[in-house]
Amino acid sequence: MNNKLICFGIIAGGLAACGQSNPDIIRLNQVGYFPQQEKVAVADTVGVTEFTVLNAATGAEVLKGSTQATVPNPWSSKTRTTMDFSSVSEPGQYWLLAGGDTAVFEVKERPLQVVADAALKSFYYQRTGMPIEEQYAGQWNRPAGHPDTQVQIHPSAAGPSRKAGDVISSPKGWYDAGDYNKYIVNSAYSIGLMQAVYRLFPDYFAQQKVNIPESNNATPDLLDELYYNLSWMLTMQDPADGGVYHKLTTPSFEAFIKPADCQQPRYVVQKSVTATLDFAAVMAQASQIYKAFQKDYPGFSAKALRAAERAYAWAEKHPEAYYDQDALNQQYDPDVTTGAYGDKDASDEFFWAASELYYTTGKQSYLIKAVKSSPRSYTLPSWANTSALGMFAWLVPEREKQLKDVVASGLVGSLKSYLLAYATDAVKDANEAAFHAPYGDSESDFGWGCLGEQGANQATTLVYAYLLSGKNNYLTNAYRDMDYLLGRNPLGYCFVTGLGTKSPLHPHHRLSATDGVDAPIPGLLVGGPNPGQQDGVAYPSSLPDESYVDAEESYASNEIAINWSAALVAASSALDALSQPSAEK
Ligand code: 9MR
Ligand code: 9MR
Repeated sequence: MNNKLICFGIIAGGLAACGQSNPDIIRLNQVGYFPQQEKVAVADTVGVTEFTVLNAATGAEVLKGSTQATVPNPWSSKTRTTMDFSSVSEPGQYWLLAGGDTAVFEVKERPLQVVADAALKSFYYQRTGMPIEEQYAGQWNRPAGHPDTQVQIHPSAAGPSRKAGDVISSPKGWYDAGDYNKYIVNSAYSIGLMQAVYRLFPDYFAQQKVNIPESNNATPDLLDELYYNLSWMLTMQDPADGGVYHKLTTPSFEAFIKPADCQQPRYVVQKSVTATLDFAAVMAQASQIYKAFQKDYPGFSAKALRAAERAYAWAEKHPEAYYDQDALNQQYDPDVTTGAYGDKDASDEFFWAASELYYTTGKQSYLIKAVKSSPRSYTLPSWANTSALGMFAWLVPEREKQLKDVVASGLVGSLKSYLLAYATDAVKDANEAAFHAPYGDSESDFGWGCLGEQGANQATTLVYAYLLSGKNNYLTNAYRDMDYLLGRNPLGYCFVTGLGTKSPLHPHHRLSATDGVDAPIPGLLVGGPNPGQQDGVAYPSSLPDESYVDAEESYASNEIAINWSAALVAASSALDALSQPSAEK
C-alpha cells in the first residue's frame, strides 16, 4: 500500500501534487511509539535541514523542527540525518515531512503489544502434527502435516536397545524455520530464551491472550505454546540411557510443497552432547516454571526434572559427543544434508544446564559444576552459544534477593558485572550512530539471522541491564534497537511480516509459500541483512546493512526461524511489559 498517496489524498494543501514521484528517504519505527518514548527518524540522505510533523486527522501542524546531526556511515560514504520529534506525545496518527518525503507514524499506549502478540502467535502456525484451524488461524488455516508417529532410527543413532530402522513415535513440536525439520538445539535455545523472559514478567504473560486452542485454560498462552514443543522434545530422549537425539529430519530438505504432501521418510539421528545439555537446561527450567500449572499439565514438572537430570548425567559421560554431520555422512547412509546446528564447544551448554539444574533442585553439586563452567564475559545468546541463557537464570532480580549461598552470590556478582560491561560498551556510541541505535552500528552486527540473534537479543540484554542497574539509558537503547527492527534502518523495512507499512512479503518459508494466501504468515522476523549472501541470489547491494532481499529464494537473508521469533517474543514482550503505564520498574 502506498501511504504517501493516501497522505496526499487527505492533506492536499501545501504539499506536492499527488502522483509526483518523491524521494523515499524517511526511516522510522512503522509500528508505533508510546507517549513518553524518545522518537527519532532518520533521513537517508544529507542536506535535510528541517522537518514538519502534521496531525494526520486534521492536517494541523504539530511541530516544526531542525535536524539534529549528520552522521557518516562507518563502512560506506553514505551520510544520514536524524530528526527528533520526541515532544509529540499525544496519542494519534501523524505525518512526518522532510526533504520532499512523507511517512506516517503513530503514538499510542502499548505500541509493542501487537508485535509481542504476533510474535508469540507465529509459533502456533509452525505447529506440526495437528490441523491449524480457521478459528485460530483465519486464512492461514491448513491440514495437519508431519504426524511423526513413524520415525526411523538413523544408523548414526542405533544402539543396543534401538536398532537402525526401528520405528519410534515423536509427534508434535514446531517446524524449525522455512524448512520442515525439528532440531533439538534450536528448539531448546528458543524455549530457554522465552522462559527466561517469562521469569522476569510472569504477570505480563498471565494476561496475554493470542487465540490459540489452549487460550481458555488457566496457564499463560506463552507456556501453553512452549509446552507443545516441550512435549515433542521429551520424546527425543532415548529412554535407555537419557541421551537426546540431535534432530528429527528428512535426509534432505523437502521442496517447496505443502506439509501434508511431504513423502520423505523422517529419522532421528545421533545423540549429541550439545542437544542433550540444551535439553537438560530447558527441562530443568520448565520443571521450575510449570510447577505452578499442575492443573493443566499434571505430572509434567516432575517428569521434566527427571528427564533433565538423566540428560545431564548422559552428557557428563559423553562430553565429546559433538554432532559432526560431514563425519556422519562418511560413515552412514542415508546421508543427511539438512541443518546441522553443529557446535564443537559444549562449555556454554554445560554452564546453562548446571545453572538451571541448581535453580530447580538447589543441589550443591550443580552449583559447583555451574561455577566450573561459568563464562568470563557476556556474549549475546544464540543457538550456538547459550552462556547468556545460563546467566539469565542467575540474573532474575527476584531470585537474586533470595540467594543465601556465598558461592552462588559470588557467581551472581561476577555475571552481573559481565553483562553490565557488555551493555555499557554496546550503548556508548548509540547517540551518534547512523540509525540512532546501538544495534546496526558495526559491520559485525550483520550476518545470517542477525536481526534476531543480535538486534532483538541485544534489546533483551539491555532490558536485563536496566533491571539490574536501574539505569534508564539501557532501556532507552533497548527501544532504539526495536525501532531499528521496525523500520529505522537503511532499507526502511519493518522486518516483521504483517506489521508496519513496508514489511517482507516473500520470506523463505515453505508454509507461507504453499498456502495459497498472498500475505505471508504474520508475526515472523526475517533473518535480515547478511553480507555472506550464501544463497547466491542477486542482492541489491553488497554493503553489510543492505545485504537483504525480499525474495523467497533468499534463505540467507529472508528465511524465518523459531530462534529469531523467540528473540522477537523476548524483546517485544519485555519492552511491552515495561512501557505499560502501570509498569513499576
Ligand atoms: O530451505 C532450506 C533452508 O531452510 C536452510 O536454512 C538453507 C540452508 O541450509 O537451505 C535451504 O534449502 C536450500 C538448500 O540448502 C539448497 N537448495 C535449495 C534449497 C532451498 O530451496
Ligand atoms: O541459524 C543458522 C545459522 O546460524 C547458520 O549459519 C545457518 C547455516 O548453517 O543455518 C541456520 O539455521 C538453519 C538451519 O540449519 C535449518 N533450518 C533453517 C535455519 C535458519 O536458516
